[in-house]
Amino acid sequence: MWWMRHDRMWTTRDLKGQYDVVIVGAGVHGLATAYYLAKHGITNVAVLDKGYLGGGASGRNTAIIRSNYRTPEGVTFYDESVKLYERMSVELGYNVFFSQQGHLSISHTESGISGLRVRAEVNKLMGVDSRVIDADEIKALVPSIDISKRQRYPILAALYHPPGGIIRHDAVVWAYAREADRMGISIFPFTEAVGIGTSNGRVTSVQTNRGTIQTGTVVNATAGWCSTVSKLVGLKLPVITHPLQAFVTEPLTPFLDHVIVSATLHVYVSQTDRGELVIGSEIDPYSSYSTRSTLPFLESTAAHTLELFPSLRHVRVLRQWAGSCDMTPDYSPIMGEVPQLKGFILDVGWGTYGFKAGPVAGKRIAELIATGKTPKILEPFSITRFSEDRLVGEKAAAAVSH
Ligand code: PYC
Repeated sequence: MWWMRHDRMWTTRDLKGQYDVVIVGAGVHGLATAYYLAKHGITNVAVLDKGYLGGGASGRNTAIIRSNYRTPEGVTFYDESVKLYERMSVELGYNVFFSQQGHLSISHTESGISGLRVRAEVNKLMGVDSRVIDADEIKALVPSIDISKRQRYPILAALYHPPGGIIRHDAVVWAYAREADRMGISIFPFTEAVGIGTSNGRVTSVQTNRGTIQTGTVVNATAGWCSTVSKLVGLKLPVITHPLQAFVTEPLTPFLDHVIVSATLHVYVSQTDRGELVIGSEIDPYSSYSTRSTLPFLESTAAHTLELFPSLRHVRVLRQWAGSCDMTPDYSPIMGEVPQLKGFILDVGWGTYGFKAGPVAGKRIAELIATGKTPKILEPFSITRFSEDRLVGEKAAAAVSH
């Protein structure tokens, strides 16, 4: 009977001395890349992670999926990811619990509404469903929210993005790992890349804590450690790493079936199918690799949540955690081959928005490796944009201000 089977989700294989591609980072990006490489027929691939699968940013985000960005490049890119997420449970044969319950970016100021209007127009032009709604419409969608004028920052409007929602992030990682493994990809948890060999402007090998691997292609698909992995080839990235914290409450009877974001209050709130509220905030205002939780974060984020939902004042907090976010100057990722080093491919700089992009990043990075050509959708995000003065400014569409 299927429910009594104890098949392992992925295989433990021996680490070989040569792979065609080595992917550093076994989170959603690395595993999605591996899965799509296998679809191209490239299976002599090793996915390495210094910890357990999905134990970095993939397991620490608040699992919000959306494509309501501000730039045409960003909207097109994230929209492809939403569409891949829509098909994922069927394609990978594993329920990833994608709940497209709708996403509301709330504004409490007139200038904030102007920003939402720009996003709504760009979204519509790119075929993405987003529109600005007023406080009464917000209340109709979310009866528990306080739209009264007695709040410090009364709610005025929101960008309503019906396709947005939440997903079970662990399930996404496991689904990609299982399918990639079945297709012949080798996955190595607790295998750290400690050095990368190069010769004549090309990648030649990866040194790990378990031995050296010869390879001509290395993908840096790490989040939180993208600068340290890039440093292994002497590449300095325009990235600063900050902690990002979140917490969950005890389970409550379902009452919230939309994702609520307020940049003014620095808070986002959703309710999982288990009833817990998942609540997060802006990045911590200092650069650090620490993943310790702090009381000031919990106090201020809980207080701001109560400004939106005063009825939650007696709800208890279950647990709190932190992840590491690699912030770029324009709040867009860096993807593609590094021009000075053949075979070194970046899928980094994912700030606070990496999980939602896993499928499209994986699909398109795999296409780049398989065809040798940079897919059009990735071109705006190349590392050369910083020297060519063509940033892709998405700060206004980050979930919260930073
Ligand atoms: O970009 O949707 C987002 C997000 C939510 C939490 C952190 N970033």
